[in-house]
Amino acid sequence: MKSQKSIDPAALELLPKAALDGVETVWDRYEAQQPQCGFGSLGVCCRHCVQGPCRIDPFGNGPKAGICGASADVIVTRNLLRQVAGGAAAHVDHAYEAVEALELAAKGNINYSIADETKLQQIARGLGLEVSDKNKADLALEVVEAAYADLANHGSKPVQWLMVNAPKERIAVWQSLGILPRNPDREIREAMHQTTMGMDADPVNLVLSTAKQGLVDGYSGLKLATDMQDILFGTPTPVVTEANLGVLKEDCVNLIVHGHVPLLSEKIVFWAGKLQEEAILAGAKGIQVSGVCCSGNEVLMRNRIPLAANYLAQELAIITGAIDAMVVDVQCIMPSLAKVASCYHTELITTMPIVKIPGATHVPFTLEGADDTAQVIVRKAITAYGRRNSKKIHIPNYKQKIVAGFSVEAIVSALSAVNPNQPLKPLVDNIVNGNIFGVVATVGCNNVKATQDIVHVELVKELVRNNVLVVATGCSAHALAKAGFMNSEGTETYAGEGLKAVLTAIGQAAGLGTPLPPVLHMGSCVDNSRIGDLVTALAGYLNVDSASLPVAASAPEPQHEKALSIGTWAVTMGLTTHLGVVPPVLGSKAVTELLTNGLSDVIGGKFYVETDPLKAAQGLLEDIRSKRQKLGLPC
Ligand code: XCC
Ligand code: SF4
Repeated sequence: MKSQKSIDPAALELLPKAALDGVETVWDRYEAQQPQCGFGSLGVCCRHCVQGPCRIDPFGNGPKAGICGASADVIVTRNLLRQVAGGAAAHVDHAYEAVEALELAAKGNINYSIADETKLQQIARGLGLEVSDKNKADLALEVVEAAYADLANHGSKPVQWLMVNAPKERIAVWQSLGILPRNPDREIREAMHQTTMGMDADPVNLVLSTAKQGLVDGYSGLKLATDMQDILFGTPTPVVTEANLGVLKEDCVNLIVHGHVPLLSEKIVFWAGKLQEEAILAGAKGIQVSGVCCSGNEVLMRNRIPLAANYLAQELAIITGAIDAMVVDVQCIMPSLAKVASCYHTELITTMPIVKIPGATHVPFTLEGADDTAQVIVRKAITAYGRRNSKKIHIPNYKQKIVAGFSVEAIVSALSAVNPNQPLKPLVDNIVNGNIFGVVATVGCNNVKATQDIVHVELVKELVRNNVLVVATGCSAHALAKAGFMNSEGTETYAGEGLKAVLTAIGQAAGLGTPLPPVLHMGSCVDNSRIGDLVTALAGYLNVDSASLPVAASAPEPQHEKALSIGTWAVTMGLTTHLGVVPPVLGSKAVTELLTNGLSDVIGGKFYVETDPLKAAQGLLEDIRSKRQKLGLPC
């Protein structure tokens, strides 16, 4: 078992307090689970029918097939396909809500505006819609119609969101493999069907279906969600703020937004601003909203809201004793939060019909009643402030200044300062001449199986030292923000000479007064679509397949099914995709070999599993080097 729980100084400071307060954390429960089931860990346990559970003996002495005859290869791939479909379902559901919100906003039925008409027009043009002099509500409704058409497509047409956004070379590859997704709901349904008892027993076919779910995730989940959210709330531009639990303010009402969909958290941010006076009347200096997980990333990118904690520290945020209310929407919300909150004065508030937690207060969120709901929640936080126990409060004094908000549009605009006519040219030229050795996207979660943040931080330290530009999202971005990779001091401390020169030159040209940070925060997990857009733009500019770019991806500490879907999408894009925690597939040698090697001949990308961050950095550098070699670039 790993020796240390976290490298985050704020977490380390609070763990003894948790013990003192008698509060159990994720790390305690992880220990209580040891040893975890070997069959499950290897992926060779099947519960897909009631004759089971069945398990395969990985050492070959016991059963080699389940009761129905399913082999280890079949059980492993069926389980993987279900996990990736689970992740895709989460993202498509998220995107669907955002489409619905845009529809109601355009019809004037709800109090949300269309904040970014330029983005709306750009998306409409991409879909082949006539833009000319249409008013924005009408145009938005046409975009909504196109989105619904993807979700209601009963024919064999591939989803339009993929066809208009993915690189052409990739589309050809996916078509030849027969994995272009149709209606995303249909594909997810089919994956569930395909993996029930007595269905597909061909591991290769199951892996191809898994790849198809990656595409569902990438285009009908991530890309669709980001597009809708940018239209509704605006495309992010660079913002300066802070990260880590030190952003909490002892003399303010502390309200945390946690989850993923920004529809409610945007309203919370707005109403927290409006209701400051009420907080002051209650004896506080004001209201401090801060973020946990990806709701945090969303309001960080657009509203400069500071980040309090990533996934593994969500309980610790409450253990500070300084959180008056934590409001959650969907995904990555530990059920334990209710029990933790009950040890303090904190009000835990659930809001979604599919996320209720016994012990939490449920305040139902609807688009129609969003303003009322947000006010109710902000006022609950103000009321809870009055119940604080000052003896239980301890806010660790750790936070880092960060620059975030790097949408592709923001990156292009910074680069335009160097070359207004061909904004991608300065980036590409520096990749070609080797000042930037390559680009790595680090994404995804914390996983309690790894020391919190260590894989993110140690991997990225080594990459940027070797002149790799890193772009980050999700809890990876939080980890790197807390560790000081998202400010200009981070460039000074961590970046190799070539990278430092480029970041300094761009920072100067863009009039920032400081170098760009060595890690660009591109947003939440659905904002991995922004990374996809960047990769697509680079491939388009150079007129090469994205699979041949010196670009790789990494989920250093993945825990969620969504991280597996995002990783699968990255593989379909042709990227070598590192996982720093071993996924449950090792029970099948053939499938492991296919995922980590064979797949690259078929689809260009592959998984690369390595739990040691330094070795992983070497592996990714090697991968980038071989891609540079093939492109004839200096290595
Ligand atoms: Fe959840 Fe997005 Fe993972 Fe963090 S990174 S633990 S999914 S919050 Ni998406
Ligand atoms: Fe066992 Fe087959 Fe049923 Fe799975 S589907 S539980 S392997 S009998």
